[in-house]
Amino acid sequence: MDIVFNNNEQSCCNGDVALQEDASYTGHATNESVLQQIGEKQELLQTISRRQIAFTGHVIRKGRLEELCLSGRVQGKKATGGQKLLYLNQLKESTGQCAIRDLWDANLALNKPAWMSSVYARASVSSAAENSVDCHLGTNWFHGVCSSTAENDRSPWIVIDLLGQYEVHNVTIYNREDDFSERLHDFVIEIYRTNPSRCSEASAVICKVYSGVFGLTGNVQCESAVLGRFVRIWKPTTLNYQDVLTVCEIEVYGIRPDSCAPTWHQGVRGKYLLSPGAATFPQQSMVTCFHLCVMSETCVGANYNGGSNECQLISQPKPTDTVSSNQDWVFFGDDLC
Ligand SMILES: [Ca+2]
Repeated sequence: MDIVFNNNEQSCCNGDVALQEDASYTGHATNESVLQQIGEKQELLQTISRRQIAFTGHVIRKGRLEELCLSGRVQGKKATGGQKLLYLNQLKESTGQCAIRDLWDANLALNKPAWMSSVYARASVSSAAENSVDCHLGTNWFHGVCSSTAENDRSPWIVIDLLGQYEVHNVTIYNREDDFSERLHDFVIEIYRTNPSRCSEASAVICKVYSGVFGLTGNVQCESAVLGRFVRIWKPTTLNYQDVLTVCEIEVYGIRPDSCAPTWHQGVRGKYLLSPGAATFPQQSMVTCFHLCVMSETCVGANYNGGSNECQLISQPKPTDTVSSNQDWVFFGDDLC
């Protein structure tokens, strides 16, 4: 639809817009060009989008309802009609959100550090662990948007560091859909409070033991809410050497518990985490260093040197960070034990 604007009545645009001088009294302009001139976005489309999001939000708050109501998938029955999940995908694209649920509950896994027991080696296609938290919801492994462990890894797993202690409620997994989707089977979702890759004493609490073939994309509800920082998906049984663990995206949902007091008051003596992104604060007492980390929104660990009184706050630990031993240092955090 075209609209007609009056060049002599700029007040209708609050006087903010200098219309083109060669425009005639009843010149025609498209909606888009006028809206662009006055700096307005398309309100109608925005309103529709807002209402779609609000509707979807009501539907998906309970997790499984997303699948049942929007995709029409009922166990044992074939879905009728078109692929209704496309509706969700369109919403995700129009809102720029990785997952629609992000509008209400943040996906705690998004762009967080991730690593695996091994990485499938094929130079032309990335199978890196980061692909599972990259917000790319494609499910074709050949597009390099999925993670996959290596062949002959008979106990494959992937870990995501949520960079904070959360009460985890459910996990949405996007399986590979182009081929070999049956390889995602019989896995365990474990939650750890301390880093299972750096702390041999780390113990898991089970979110869910999933039996059988997972199928395509789906949401897994924890048996009960589990508190922890590290989410591990582990496939303890492999059927053959090619039975790799492949996932294309993992979304983790949960809440900050009311009490976020750290569990690491005592510290680990004689060790420190070499994290290149750490912020350094010279001449601090150990107590102050500890409290600086506790009071920070992003700090998940601290190194303290009792000799030099140097305090290092760690906010972005990476799987590639290394651990060093030195009696001058004390580490506070969930990465070491
Ligand atoms: Ca992905």
